[in-house]
Amino acid sequence: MFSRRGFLGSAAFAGASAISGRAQAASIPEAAHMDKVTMQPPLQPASGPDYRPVVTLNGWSLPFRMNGDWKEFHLVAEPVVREFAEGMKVNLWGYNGQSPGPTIEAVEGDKVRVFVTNKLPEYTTVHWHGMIIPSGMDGVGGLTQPHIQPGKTFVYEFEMKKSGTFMYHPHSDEMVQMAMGMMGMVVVHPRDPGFRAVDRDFVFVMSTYRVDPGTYLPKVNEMTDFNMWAWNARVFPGIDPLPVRLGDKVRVRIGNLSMTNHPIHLHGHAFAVTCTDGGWIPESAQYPETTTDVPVGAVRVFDVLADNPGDWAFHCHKSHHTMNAMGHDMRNLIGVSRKDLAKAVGKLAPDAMVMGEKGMAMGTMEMPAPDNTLPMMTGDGQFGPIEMGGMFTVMKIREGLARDDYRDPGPYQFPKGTVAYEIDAPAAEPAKAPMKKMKM
Ligand SMILES: [Cu+2]
Repeated sequence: MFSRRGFLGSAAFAGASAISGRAQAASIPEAAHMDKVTMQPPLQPASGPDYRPVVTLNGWSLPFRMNGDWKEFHLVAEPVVREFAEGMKVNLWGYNGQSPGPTIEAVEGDKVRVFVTNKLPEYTTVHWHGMIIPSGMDGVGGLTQPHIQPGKTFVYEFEMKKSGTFMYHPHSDEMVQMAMGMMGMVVVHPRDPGFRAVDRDFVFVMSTYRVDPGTYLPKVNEMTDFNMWAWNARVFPGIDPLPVRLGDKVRVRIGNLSMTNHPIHLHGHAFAVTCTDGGWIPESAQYPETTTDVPVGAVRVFDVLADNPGDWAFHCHKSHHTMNAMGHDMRNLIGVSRKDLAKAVGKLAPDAMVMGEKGMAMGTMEMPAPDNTLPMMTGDGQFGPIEMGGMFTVMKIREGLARDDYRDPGPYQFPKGTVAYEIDAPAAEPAKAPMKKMKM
């Protein structure tokens, strides 16, 4: 049994096998660093109990070292440059070279020691959201520990008491540090590898930013009017697809550390929410869904049987959250006569372009944008423009993918005769229903 004595007791009281946590923590492990923004291969367990590792969309899992029976991780809080998608880089704060930080994976019952080094210009802490740990390890600056000053390293030590999906983020100048991208996910695998086992396991955290067109820094005081809707600080078309083998049991773990809820929708399948940051949902309480709302400060995990091959859109169902930066004070011009409007506008601004009278589908038209600004709607599919942005990607279900092959399998080869098609035939006369005059 894990006890406080294991941390603080003298050798005489702690017994021969338990080493004082503080003495052991004297040597700080090397901090791994990531310079890539694409999904890294699963980090297979090299020692200890077996588990099926997760993959992090556009991210990675933090390597650890064993020190006695402790799993040791090293997080470095620091300024980073994160590419949201090709053509846009943003100055954020994060961990170990990226924002969000790496996923921390462990096994139920593990003793975990996390070193946190602060290379930010201000103090920070790390709070372990949803995890059942001693109060003094909870990372609330001022309340449960002193803030970690710049240049200092603190140690968090706890036992992974339950399996599930959790999050980490600062509880120290929280509004600024979270708006700057400081967050990550924690996955604790069940000790029994057969418990709710799946074939593929994806994880990501949702965050939002206000980065005005042509700028490189989020406005941290923004409360509601965000314009970058991100999964793991990436926006479409920068978000990795989810490659899945036909017939796989798939788990998707979604954290939300943004300022609003996100109804997350998968096409072509029904899934069940099986876990939250509070724990596993009993099978008797699960029910089929195609969209699940992920509230602010919460985790939702769904399991789905990938039995329907194809390219399946996977996205937030708030239509404004599948757009990239745009002005929100745009008028609705649907139905307005372009000729009259152009004449009127032309008098005031001869070079102005009037758009939007038939909707805002852009097709191949690309508007000039300031530097470091993504188009509002973008992306190309095999049949034309996809016109999405923000929280949108594709679950690609294919026959015969290898077990741990997470490479993009490319566009789906639709079997002949299975794609919606245009018909060139005369339209039928509209049916005329006989109408009786009604007395009013
Ligand atoms: Cu959303």
